[in-house]
Amino acid sequence: MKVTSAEFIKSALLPKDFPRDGRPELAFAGRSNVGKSTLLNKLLNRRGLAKTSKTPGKTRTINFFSVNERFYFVDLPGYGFAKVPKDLKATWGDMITAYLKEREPLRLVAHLIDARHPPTPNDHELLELLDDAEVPTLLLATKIDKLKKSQRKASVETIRRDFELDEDALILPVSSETGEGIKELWQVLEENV
Ligand SMILES: Nc1nc2c(ncn2[C@@H]2O[C@H](COP(=O)(O)OP(=O)(O)OP(=O)(O)O)[C@@H](O)[C@H]2O)c(=O)[nH]1
Ligand SMILES: [Mg+2]
Repeated sequence: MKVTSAEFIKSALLPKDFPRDGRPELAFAGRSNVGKSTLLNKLLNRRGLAKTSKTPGKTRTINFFSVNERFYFVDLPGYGFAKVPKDLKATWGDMITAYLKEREPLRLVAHLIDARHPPTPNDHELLELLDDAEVPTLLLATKIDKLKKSQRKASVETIRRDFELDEDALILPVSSETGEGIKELWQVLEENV
């Protein structure tokens, strides 16, 4: 897709503050530090539009970015960030759950998994939540540039086995560093807005 405009619209915590224009939304979910915000920037070709960090826990609100004034990218806070106090953690969980379960304009959730590690209990929780919410999901194996070519297939197969997915279920390897998989990812995203 040709990105002609990409702009940050707002941060929100509660449904009452989400955009109300009904444009379709594509959301990025996954563990803290898995590369959600970086991937969003890569797709839009706008460095620094979504704030990123080496330290987990950078994105702390639900952030809406308007793309081509036609749909939204939604950058979600990561889960499994140990340094967050327990009570705040619960709020985050509730917030993300409410968004994923109740958001009418939500068309697709990209579920990011770090290609270097097998899925964590938190990854499984999100998988179940997405199943419950009946939102179409696309699994991405991120930071694929960190793996040798020979390790990549095994990494994708580990995710497949661990999540008990069919042989033909799509798990797309991506890298925001090298651009691998970005074209393929855009193809899927485009079909959903
Ligand atoms: N090598 C490599 N590093 C990446 C890639 N994507 C992201 N990173 C790095 O991973 C770190 C975390 O990236 P973020 O995009 O901030 O992660 P996030 O998932 O948004 O994290 P939270 O906002 O904490 O939930 C940063 O240091 C990025 O530079 C990638 O494809 N390859
Ligand atoms: Mg982030």
